[in-house]
Amino acid sequence: MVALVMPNRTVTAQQTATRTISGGALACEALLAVGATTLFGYPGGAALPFYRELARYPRLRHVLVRHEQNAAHAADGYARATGRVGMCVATSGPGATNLLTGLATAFMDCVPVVALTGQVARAAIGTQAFQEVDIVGMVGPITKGAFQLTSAEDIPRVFADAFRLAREGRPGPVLIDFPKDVQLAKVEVDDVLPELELTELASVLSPAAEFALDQAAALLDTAERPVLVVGHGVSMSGATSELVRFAEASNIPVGTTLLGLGAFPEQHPQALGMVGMHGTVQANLAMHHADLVIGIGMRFDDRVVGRPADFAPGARIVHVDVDPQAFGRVVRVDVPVLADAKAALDGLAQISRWRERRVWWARLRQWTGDHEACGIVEPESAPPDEAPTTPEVVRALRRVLGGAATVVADIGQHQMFVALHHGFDRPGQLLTSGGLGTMGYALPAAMGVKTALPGRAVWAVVGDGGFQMSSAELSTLVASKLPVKVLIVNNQCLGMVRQWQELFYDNVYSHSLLPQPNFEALAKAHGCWATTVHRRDELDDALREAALHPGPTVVDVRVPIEETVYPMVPAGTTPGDVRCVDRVDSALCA
Ligand SMILES: Cc1ncc(C[n+]2csc(CCOP(=O)(O)OP(=O)(O)O)c2C)c(N)n1
Repeated sequence: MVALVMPNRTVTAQQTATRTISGGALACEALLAVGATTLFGYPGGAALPFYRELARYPRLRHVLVRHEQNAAHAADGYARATGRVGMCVATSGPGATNLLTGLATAFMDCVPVVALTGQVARAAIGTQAFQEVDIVGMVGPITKGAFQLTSAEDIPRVFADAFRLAREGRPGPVLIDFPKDVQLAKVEVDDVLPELELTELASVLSPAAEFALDQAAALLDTAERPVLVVGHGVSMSGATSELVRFAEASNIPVGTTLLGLGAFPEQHPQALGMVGMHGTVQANLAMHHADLVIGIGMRFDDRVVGRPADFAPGARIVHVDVDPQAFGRVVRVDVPVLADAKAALDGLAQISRWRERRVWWARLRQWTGDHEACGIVEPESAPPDEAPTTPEVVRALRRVLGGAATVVADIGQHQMFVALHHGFDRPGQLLTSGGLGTMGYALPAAMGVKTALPGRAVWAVVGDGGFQMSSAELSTLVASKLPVKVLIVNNQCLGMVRQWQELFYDNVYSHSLLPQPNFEALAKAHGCWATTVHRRDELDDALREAALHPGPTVVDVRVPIEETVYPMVPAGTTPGDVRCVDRVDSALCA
């Protein structure tokens, strides 16, 4: 007999009586027991016994997507928006393999997702049965763990373990493979009390972490050119106020990674903006010329570091992370601190001293001025009847929405323009696929955010390439009444690919010009409100109208084909090699 732990239920004598239910039903009850309320999924043969039972559990909302990859992205968006575990479901074989890109995306960005996959019956496993794949074997490198249920009795424990594993330490995806005969098996259950509490992330410093933080604070005390670089881990641990406190207590400048945008308010006078390949001049040069780099809740990934051997050549490096495997993976680390970002920042705020560092701040201010000189065409001086540039589109979005929306950016030039020109002042305001860089992420992830936070304005900003990878989900938005707003930054090409071909591949635009359908007509065919913007003087009104419309909307904005994202740290160089627009003297950025 299985003891099932149900949340928020008073047990009566009647309820404690045993019941015989199927493995599929027990899975639904196990989901409720771990606090799941929403699943994104797509059914198929090997998942049908579970889907039969799901229909009996109205407290579990199922959003029927149009492709399993998008179920994983939607679960990822749901999780990033709430901090809770996102849940996706697929059938065996192709359904399960379609989840892989979404799970890898979540894995790279530390997003807690649990995937449930149907599997052929246990007796058929290993026989190359119809729609059989070894999904547990396949997901090994892109999940924190994968379980195959071999007995219905194990269901409550396996679901609880999977949800706990997804959240604890470095969060990430977990998969549960559910053979069809285990879904059908009958099992006796006995409901018992009460709520199952998932362990909270450890926010207490270990003695070793305290010792390491003392070392970090001592290095900071004597540093003349320190810089703090914060990433997704700071947002995930909700450490913004501790971060601001530490930054102000020590007078250290703060850069953020792409996924860290919003963790430190961009308007703060100590904010340097984004580090990395398309980061700001001042943030990249600060890292390169620093004598101390403190990275917190970030991975020092190659897009931030450039050529690892020459990263921050004169700096000591302090790295704070919850994942010990992150230390030394890319760059040398002088002081590793194994700790949650919130606890570490709180500790640092208490033990750090304010230092003026006048010369360092003067250099940082000069670099900031150089960055601002890498400006864009301002709308005032630009002809109103011409296509707006992408930075103008991003600024218009910010202006019209007042920063209240959650922006989910896809991958490509528009993503980097969003990161550089929107301005983010709170965690969770920008979601994007940072580590895997998955085109087609934004629209389904926005769907997940909107499901979790129905009262929030949610805008997916996508290129015309990424939109074509995900546009089938417009149908889900309409059918599931999810008024997500989609902004297509339409340069009629794979812009980021075109940019690299222009800069590094002899201007040979091999397969980067993208024929496309009429997006407005396509969106309307799905049942969305849609419009097309050809001129900059149409932009604000179109965005405003879309924002006010009660249903899902698509705004297709035509931008010039030949835009290039600057600043840029060319691949294989260092942050010290950051370059602005061509017309700017390269000495400016040296
Ligand atoms: C699934 C996937 N395939 C290919 C790529 C490589 N890639 C990165 S950016 C890019 C172009 C994106 O074009 P678009 O969506 O139109 O956005 P833009 O760069 O024009 O803003 C491509 C093909 C990727 N990141 N993801």
